[in-house]
Amino acid sequence: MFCFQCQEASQGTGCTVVGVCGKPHDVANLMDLLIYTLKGLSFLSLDLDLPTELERRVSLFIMDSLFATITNANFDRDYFVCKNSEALKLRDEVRALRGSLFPHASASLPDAAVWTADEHGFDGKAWTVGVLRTANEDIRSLRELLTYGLKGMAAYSYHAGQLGEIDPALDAFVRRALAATLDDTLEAADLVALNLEAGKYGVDAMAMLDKANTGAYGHPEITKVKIGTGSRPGILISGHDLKDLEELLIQTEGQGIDVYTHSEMLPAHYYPAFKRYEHFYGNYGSAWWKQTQEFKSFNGPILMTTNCIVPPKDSYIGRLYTTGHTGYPGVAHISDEVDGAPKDYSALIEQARSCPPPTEIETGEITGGFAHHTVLGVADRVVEAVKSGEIRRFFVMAGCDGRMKSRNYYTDFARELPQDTVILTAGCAKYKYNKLDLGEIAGLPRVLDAGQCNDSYSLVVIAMKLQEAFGLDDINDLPISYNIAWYEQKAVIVLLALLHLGIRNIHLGPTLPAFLSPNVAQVLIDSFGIGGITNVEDDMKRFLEV
Ligand code: FSO
Ligand code: SF4
Repeated sequence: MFCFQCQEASQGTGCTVVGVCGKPHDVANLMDLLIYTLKGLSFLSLDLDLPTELERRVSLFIMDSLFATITNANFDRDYFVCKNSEALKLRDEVRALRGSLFPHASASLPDAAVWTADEHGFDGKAWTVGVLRTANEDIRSLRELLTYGLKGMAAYSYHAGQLGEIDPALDAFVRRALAATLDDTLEAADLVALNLEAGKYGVDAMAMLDKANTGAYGHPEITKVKIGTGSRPGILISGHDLKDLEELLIQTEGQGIDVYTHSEMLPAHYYPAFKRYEHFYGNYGSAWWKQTQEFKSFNGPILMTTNCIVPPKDSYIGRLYTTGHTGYPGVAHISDEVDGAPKDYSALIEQARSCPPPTEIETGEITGGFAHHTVLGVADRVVEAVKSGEIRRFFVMAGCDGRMKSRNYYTDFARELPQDTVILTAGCAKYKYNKLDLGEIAGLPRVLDAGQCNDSYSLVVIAMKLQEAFGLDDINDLPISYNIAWYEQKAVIVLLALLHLGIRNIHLGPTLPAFLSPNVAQVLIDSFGIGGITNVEDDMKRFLEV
């Protein structure tokens, strides 16, 4: 195996024996093989007018598969063996159609479009198609940057699709981009352009998910979320999928069970549609990486709707459930809905009844719900506060949390920020400072949480609105600094989206991605002013001197 797609890549270069995340080498290889066949499938479907049903199947398959290979989503070998078989079958169906339309084109097909094996041959083939297959490190870097951006985009597109939103233009781009990673005639400049184009589609994907979520559940509102526990047994839900949450809330209503959120599901409390459920109790614990402690003391069943799963401990593995494209060997899986019927959560409900209530690990509340609709509703107040000097600068500190100790930088940074600054956040990065008492400014909390990482879209809408309000030609002239923490591939698409919008001087930490070669990193530094982080004192000075 060779994997360097996330911030925890071993030694800052790549995992080669087993993932720091716990991903076994054979699963990593099977993911590479799946991506390889997706590239072949994409190549074959380029310029083809597929029949509607096949078109939908191809789009869904590509998006679902990309999503399943995201860091910490699925560790299940059987799942990936099955996915690889399905990929070959679907690819061959498209190839047959293409062959019938262009009978003389088969001689020029790339290996990804023609290789074949039964499942016993998957592991052997997988060794030959991974990341290192691209010898030139700059081309490899740009191909992988693009692929990881597509993975993030696929995750957001999947959630939007669950709520009935699709975007054929986005699906078509994903195929064009995947096929482009097979094209040896493309040079670095072509791939840089394609990465920026991916950023444009990243904005579209986040906007589509925003539309899906707010269309189904209303606009997030300013909300205080309890972080203590009640006296009844609970079910804990983590991940990003609001449809899964909705079905769980419906099925648990009146059952004597409370539902709690963990990590990235916290922002669900901000949506008006979920407030009517009295048993939607509060949030338990913190970011994803704390789950090995927090799932133990939760005492009840836990549902993982997306990443980030940490290899489970014996103390709670029997209470853990996956659904959608998440999976872990030995963990019960809740099947997808069939023909529009809801998923069946009766196993969790049954188990919850015999579990003690969660052990309380903290008390109090956290406040959030500052997505674009809410913030634009108080835009006048915000603009006035900036003009009067009450607010000196905003700091976008969106992104991911993670287990590296060096991430305490973000807690210290938030704490040290002067009182006349405001933090705009989204994603699980917020857990590094959302329980600190940082006070208020202009009648608003100094930490404005827009929601999940995909709600970084809200931060972009807010920035564009402020640009308009101040009559600025360049979004970079706003008093906003970007100090973003990244961990996995959704953060990659958020980054590409920000670059596409022309935002400069983004600082990324705690380390720059291992998949950026020195030359590619230099391009990002020269063209976009991307930088890393150093220490709180020096960075603070640098940010505030701008
Ligand atoms: Fe966090 Fe995990 Fe939302 Fe990521 S829970 S790290 S960027 O999956 O998706 O922010
Ligand atoms: Fe390593 Fe991250 Fe890849 Fe896991 S996802 S194998 S930690 S680089």
